[in-house]
Amino acid sequence: MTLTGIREAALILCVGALSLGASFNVAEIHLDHPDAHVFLTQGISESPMIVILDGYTLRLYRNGPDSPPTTITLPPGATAMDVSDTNDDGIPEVVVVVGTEIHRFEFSGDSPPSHAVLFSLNSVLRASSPRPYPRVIVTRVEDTAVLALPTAEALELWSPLGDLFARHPWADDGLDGGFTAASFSARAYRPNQAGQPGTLELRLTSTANATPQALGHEAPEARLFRSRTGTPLQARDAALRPLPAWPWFSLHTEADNPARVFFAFDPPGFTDTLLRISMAGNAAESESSPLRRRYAGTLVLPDGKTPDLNADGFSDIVLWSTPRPGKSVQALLRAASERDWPVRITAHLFAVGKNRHDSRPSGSLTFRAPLAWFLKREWGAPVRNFRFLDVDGDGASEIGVSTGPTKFGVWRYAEGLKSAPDYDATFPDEITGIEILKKANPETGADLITLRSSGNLYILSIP
Ligand SMILES: [Ca+2]
Ligand SMILES: [Ca+2]
Repeated sequence: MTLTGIREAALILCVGALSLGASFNVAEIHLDHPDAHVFLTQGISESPMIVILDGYTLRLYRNGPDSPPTTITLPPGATAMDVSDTNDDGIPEVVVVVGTEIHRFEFSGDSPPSHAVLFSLNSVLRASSPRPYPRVIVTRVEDTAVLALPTAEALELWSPLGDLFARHPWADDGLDGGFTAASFSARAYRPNQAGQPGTLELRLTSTANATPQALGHEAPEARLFRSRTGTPLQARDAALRPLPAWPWFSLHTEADNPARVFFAFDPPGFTDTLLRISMAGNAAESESSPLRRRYAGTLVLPDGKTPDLNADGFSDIVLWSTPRPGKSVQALLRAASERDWPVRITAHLFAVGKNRHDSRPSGSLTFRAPLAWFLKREWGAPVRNFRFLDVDGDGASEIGVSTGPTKFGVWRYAEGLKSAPDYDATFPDEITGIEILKKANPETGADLITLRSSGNLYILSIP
């Protein structure tokens, strides 16, 4: 290498070091209830709007998370609410069920919202919750906005002015009583027994179902599932069972391709992952037994979702692993005295020509997690708040994960993964949960990240 060559290399290295890592823009929102609802809805001119329902306090971020929200206090006795355009002016209204009254809050410009009672109806929603919760109330029939309100006898569609638009009685299907709000009871189950950490798990004591007769539509098509991840125990046991019992995810990111990737954890250690790819996606095809391949590390599949790191339309895989301490007494003592321990995240792209995921990782990153995170017997520990998301809206997935109790980082895949995150943030309190608001940025279509602590909500976007 010539002297100029060396100087150029040094210069590039220096620029590279400077471009490593940027801080997220963080909007901090204090919550009265740590389990406040956060969701996206269509705002002005159908651009996405963040809505936070915190007890009876409703905040609408009509100009993005960095601008002050419009705040409404819902009336006492409110049980269900929806945010949607009910009068075709391109501006959403808030519809609230308060006992037998249906209320509406309407906005115009920056003046405080006007509040009116639209009409009265003995809807089963009036006693459906001890606190208001978000529910789809506003729907469209033949391009007209109507309020869909279940009563004991029928699903009724009302115009916002209080005219009955249509009435669909509950089918008499032998469940006697049709639709009643008290036909089952459910309670949240924590810690999770079947789902992944952070998912809401409900225990139902009994269920009854009723469908409104003849809504004028064909029965909805069976939902096309993109994965079947099962419980952690099922994934553990799968390797010893026939292929149809294995959990799986879709190989393609577009909806209608049948190819499936079946996976299991390799006994007896269950720290490595086995994959078998079935192009027909048909478990009966297991007779022809797709080849079984082994990958070092435990597959991470947050919410049953896989990433497409290079935006080629094929699901890639991401695994976590951790070095074991040596077997000598000194090595074990040294490990026990550490406060944190390394976690390695590796990515294997799907190799289209070879019809399998690359056996060698095409990228890896490492961070140190508190030792306590390894002791939790949950699937995915010690990778906390792990999500695949698209922070820049370019269609390629990024990896987001907590790198400490008060930290969160996001890595872009660009011919590999850098050791330092592309974006990160540190918070004053411990992060306890994460939700991704898909395509929430109206300009770029990028996802926004919401992180929760016991008293705050943080909304993260890239600068
Ligand atoms: Ca891919
Ligand atoms: Ca991206």
